[in-house]
This record gives sequence, C-alpha cells and structure tokens, in this order.
Amino acid sequence: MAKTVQNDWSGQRFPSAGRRLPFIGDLLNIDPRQPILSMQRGATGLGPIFELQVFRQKIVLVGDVAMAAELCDETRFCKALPPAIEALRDYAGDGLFTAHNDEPNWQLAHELLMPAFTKSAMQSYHPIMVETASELFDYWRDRLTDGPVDVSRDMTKLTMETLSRSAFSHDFGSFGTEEPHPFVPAMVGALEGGRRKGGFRSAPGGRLLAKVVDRRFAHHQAYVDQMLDDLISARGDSESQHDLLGIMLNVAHPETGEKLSPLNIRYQILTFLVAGHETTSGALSFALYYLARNPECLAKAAAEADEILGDDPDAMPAFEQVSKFRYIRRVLDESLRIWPTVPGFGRSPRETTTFAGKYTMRPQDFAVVALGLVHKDPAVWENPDEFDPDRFLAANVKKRPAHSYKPFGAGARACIGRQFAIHEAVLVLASLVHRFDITGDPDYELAVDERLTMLPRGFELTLRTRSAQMARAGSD
Ligand code: MNH
Repeated sequence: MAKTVQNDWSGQRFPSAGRRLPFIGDLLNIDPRQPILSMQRGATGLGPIFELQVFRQKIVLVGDVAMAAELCDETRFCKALPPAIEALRDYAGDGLFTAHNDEPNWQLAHELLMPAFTKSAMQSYHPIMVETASELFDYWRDRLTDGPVDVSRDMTKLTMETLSRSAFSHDFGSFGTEEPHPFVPAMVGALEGGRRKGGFRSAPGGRLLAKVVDRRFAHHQAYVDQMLDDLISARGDSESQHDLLGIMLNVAHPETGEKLSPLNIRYQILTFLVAGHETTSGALSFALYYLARNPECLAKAAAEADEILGDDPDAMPAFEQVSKFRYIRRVLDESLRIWPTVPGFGRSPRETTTFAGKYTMRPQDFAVVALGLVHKDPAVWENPDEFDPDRFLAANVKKRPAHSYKPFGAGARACIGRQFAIHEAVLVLASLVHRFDITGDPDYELAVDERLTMLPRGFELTLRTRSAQMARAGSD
C-alpha cells in the first residue's frame, strides 16, 4: 500500500492551524460536525493559502480573491473532486455533479439536459413554483396560531417539492404532514455516511471502517434506492415528456443518437434531488434571517413586493415580474455572499503550472476555493461581516475584480441550476414578504448546520398576514 500523501503538492508545505500530531495530522483541529466552518475559523492569520492533513490526505485551501480568481481561470484550471465529493460517487456515480471531467457521461448529460435549464424551460417551471409556494403559504395560514415556524424545515419542504414536481413531475406531499418526507432524512443519512467515509478513506483500515459505515447506513441507502425506482417506474406515457426525467428517459443526442443509461439516470435523479433543493433552501433561510434582523431591509423588500404585486396580499408574481424584484434579488445575492450554501469547490490545473507566482501545481494536485473566506476578503469587501444588499448594485459590482463572488462555482462545471434557484428564491421571498409580516426572535443567535450544504439551525419566524394592514393602507 502506498504510504505517500494524497494531494502532496510535490511536498510543498503551507501554513496550518494548531498543532499537527503524528499519524492523525490535524484531525483534532477539525470539528466533525462542522468540518468546513471549523477549518475556516482555524484559518485566521494563516494567510491566503493554507493546508491541513488528516492521515495521509492533504487538503489545500485558498481564501482570498486573487488566488480564487486564478483558480477560476478555465484556460488553466478545471473542476477537481476533493475526497468528500469523491466519496459521493458511491451514490451519485458519474452523475453531473460528481462526474470526472473526462467521463463521457458528463458531456452527454450536460448536452441533453441543458435545454431543461433555458429561459423557456423556466417559463414552464414558473407555474409549478407559484403553486408550490402558495401551498406553503396556505399551510402556514392554517397554523398561524400555533406559534413560530421553523424556517429551515419549511424552506426545505418547499424547495424539495418544487424541484421534484418541476424535474420529475413527482409530488412528495410535503405539506400534508409536519415532518419532512422520509426521503429527506434517508438521503441526508446516506450522504452523511458518504462524508464520513470520505474523511477516513486515507486512514489505515479505512476500507474496513467504510464497510462498517455502509452497514450502519444501509437502510437509508435501501430507502433511497426504492424511491428512485418508484419514481422511474411510476412514470406512465401520459406524463410530461418535457421535464428532466422525460428528457432523460426519451431524448437521444441529436448528433450521436446516444441516450443516458438506466444506471446513469438513477445517478442524475439523486443528483438533482440533492443538489437542487438543500442549496436553495439554505439560501432562502439565510435571506429570511437577514431580513428579519434588518428591519430597514425588510421594509424595502416589502415595499418593492407591494409596488410590483399590487394591493392584493395573496397576489403571486407572473413570470416576467420575477426579474423586476431587483432589491429582493440583491438580498439573495448578499445572503449567498455571507453564507454560500455550497461552501467551496475544488480546482486542479490542466497541466503542471506555477500557481500564485511561486507554487508548482500538477494536475493531480487540487486546491479548494473556500467561499466563506473569499466572499469576505477585506481587500475587496468593505466591512465584510455586515449585511448590505447594495453591494450588489450594478455600479458596485463593476468596481470589484472578476471572480470576487462565486456562490455557483466556475467554468464549464458551474451550477446548471443557477437560474432555477434564483427564479424560485426571488419568487418565494417576494410573495412571502408581500403576504406576511415576519418577526424573528430578537434573542436568536445564528447557528448553522453543516451537512453537504449550510442551513440555519433553530431559526424561527413569527408570521402574521398583512391583509388587514394593507386594507388599512389602501383606504387612506
Ligand atoms: Mn448547483 C453545481 C451551487 C442550486 C444543480 N452548484 C454547483 C456548483 C456550485 C453550486 C458551487 C459547482 C460545484 C463544483 O464546482 O464542484 N447550486 C449551488 C447553489 C444553489 C444551487 C448555491 C442554490 C442557491 N444546483 C441548484 C439547483 C440545481 C442544481 C436548483 C438543480 C435544479 N448544481 C447542480 C448540478 C451541478 C451543480 C447538476 C453540477 C453541474 C456540472 O458539473 O455539470
């Protein structure tokens, strides 16, 4: 068995936090419940590039805009799969997110599925997004006297439902019960198992440990597998052939005639269910957190919603109206700056190169762009911890260097669902602040759950309908 360090950067060393122990390396400096956040906290004072090593796996992270921008240059660099993402291949194989750049199924799936993410495709998802958001609002309206709502829980219901209805014409019935659909904990459980495996794959005995984890999480995996089978087989001829699943099952590549294999289709469904909902749910939850914390921002957002949607508090936006909520869009952008719900991504050079003017970097080496640090680089972002949506006014965006803000990744492997996420999130935020007064608990201190993505934990909002208040304003 090779004793070499994985991702060793030809033996070059970078600053690392705390004391490094023999054998386990920096393991004790990482909080297993918050690996990314604890790594970022530990980075204070280490400079723009730093490393940590656990057993024989070294991870190199970059945390300033200059280095991130260099890594985002697609002519020299491309996506890399850090171990935690590589480990997801047990579930998502060569699906879009976890495919290696040179795997033929990436190109094929990318070309087949791009049409499902065009503007005209968004127009067909719009009514589904409106209907799903309305169901959430009805669900809340029926429970207004029950006390505050758990924001992350309900935003996850919403985005899960929107994604599965839009992409697979499948209704999870999330608003029928308090609890999330059992697929959600099963999926989170299966992925958590994968992440743990990724963490100790490079450890001695890692394979054995992986088997133990596999067994512990087997029931989650079985549930997820069954769900995916049901989703595919439940599809009759009558159902939409134009949603994502319809394209995957029926459409052949126009030039090569190739279609996705049944196994790859399973990988893609799981990929979209996972990539397509928790990310947006977190973005919505953080945006609501900042709105509740900043009354003047909330007032501006509500004023914008009222101006565009009119007097009826139950009005929902038309497709063309969604891009008009410019302030609400800035609130979303700024929330994703402070809390990028996908906290980083890996990059490798296409050929051996000199990185940052002095480090040799070979194609087998990778660095992680740590978005939580890049988005707060004081060289680019003034008062980086302050919530200020107007950083995203066009004039201010122009003043910043390229690649200062990368919540959706970079290059050919950037997020395919970006427009979908933005359309859904803006639509939901606008109609929500139009319909409800929201109040957070002033004593709530932001706590963040780190799964594959970031979500506020225990953040609650008290909701009141605005109908009475708007009727009063209208009669003035
Ligand atoms: Mn999404 C890739 C962030 C919403 C489907 N997504 C990525 C990457 C980031 C990302 C970052 C690149 C990762 C990497 O380089 O390794 N995504 C987000 C965020 C949101 C989001 C912050 C919401 C906010 N993503 C969505 C939605 C969908 C989706 C919604 C589906 C409808 N994302 C994907 C897929 C990929 C991806 C699929 C992989 C694309 C590829 O490699 O071809």
